[in-house]
Amino acid sequence: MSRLGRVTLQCTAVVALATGLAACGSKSSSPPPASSGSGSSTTASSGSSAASGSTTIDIKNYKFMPDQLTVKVGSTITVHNMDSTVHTLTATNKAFDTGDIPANGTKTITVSKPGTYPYVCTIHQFMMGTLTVSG
Ligand SMILES: [Cu+2]
Repeated sequence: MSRLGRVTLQCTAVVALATGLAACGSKSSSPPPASSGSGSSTTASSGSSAASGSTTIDIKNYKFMPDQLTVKVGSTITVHNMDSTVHTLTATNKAFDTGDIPANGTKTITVSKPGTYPYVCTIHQFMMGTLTVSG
């Protein structure tokens, strides 16, 4: 009876690198550079490229963002209400309607026919936008 008691002990040395030592209050509060806004986004000639697939329209501060959007027919648009009040995104010709979107909620709509669709929030009708569906 021979016993081969071969015990291999592999000690994995855990090297504790104390990296995060920067906990002393050195808040690098570099002032933000004064944004010299040279008007950048000027969509001149060829219209904005139609987004296909899925797109998102955010609602924030009683505004649709973007409020002008071109999508391809059949696209799904997710409408994300970032406000703390209920909104809708409703085509004025009722081609699409999210219904009530609760605060911080999302709804999706699908556009199935080409055209230009002005839309509003039926609760706050000063909220307007236009969705263009390209064929
Ligand atoms: Cu609204």
